[in-house]
Amino acid sequence: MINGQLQCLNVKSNDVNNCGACGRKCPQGSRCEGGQCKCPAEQCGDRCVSLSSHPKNCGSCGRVSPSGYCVQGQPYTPPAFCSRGNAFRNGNFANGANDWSAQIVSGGGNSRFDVGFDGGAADADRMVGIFSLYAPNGGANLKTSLKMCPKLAYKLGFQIRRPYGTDSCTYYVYVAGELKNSGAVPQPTNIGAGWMWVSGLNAGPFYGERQGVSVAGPELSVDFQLDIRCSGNAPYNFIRVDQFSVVPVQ
Ligand SMILES: [Ca+2]
Repeated sequence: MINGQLQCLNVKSNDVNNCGACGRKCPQGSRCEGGQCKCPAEQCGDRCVSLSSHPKNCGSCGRVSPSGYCVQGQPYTPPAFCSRGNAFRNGNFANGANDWSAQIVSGGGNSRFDVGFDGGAADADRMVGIFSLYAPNGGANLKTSLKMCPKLAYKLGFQIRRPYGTDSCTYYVYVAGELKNSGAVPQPTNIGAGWMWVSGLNAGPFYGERQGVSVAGPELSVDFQLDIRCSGNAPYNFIRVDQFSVVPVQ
């Protein structure tokens, strides 16, 4: 330690910030071994890649998948119907509650899921999913099925906001019965009238029949569920959701 700075003493160690020389940093995703930067798995040229999924190094370095999709080291061309687009069939509630179902799991007898227009200034004229959760401990879920393409990985996102209610509420996102994400429903006082985005969640790939996944012709039907549970005794919590999307990633 000199002048408050830690000194670089052993460049032969496995320090990714001083690998082989003081201050020589290994690229992101790599590791340092005996003073040399090394990829955690495969390497093509000077790049760390995953040969099982890299579209330009699919199965071997330089092997390009024309479709842009590489699955388990093999080029994969998804059926045209599912190569792009949203696997939710009414993810923005433009068709009301079509394709969605709802269930009250706890709380007062007036708890419900509904679809309607949000009168708030931030989302006037928008059709949204609405949770009305009454004390004590209101809880409900929304369910739909996703039309997903076999073998593709997807990213999932949606919007949520709470115009009213100050109970402690948590959302839970399930795909094919597996919990993908959970978090606090924003408090109205924290974010004003704004929507909070939840995005970047991983969904899939699915390969065929399993719990929460059924085969429907060339595509898969995958269970989706959003739970909201509140704890507390606020008279009611009014929570709105919209813009559900799950799209394939390359
Ligand atoms: Ca909408």
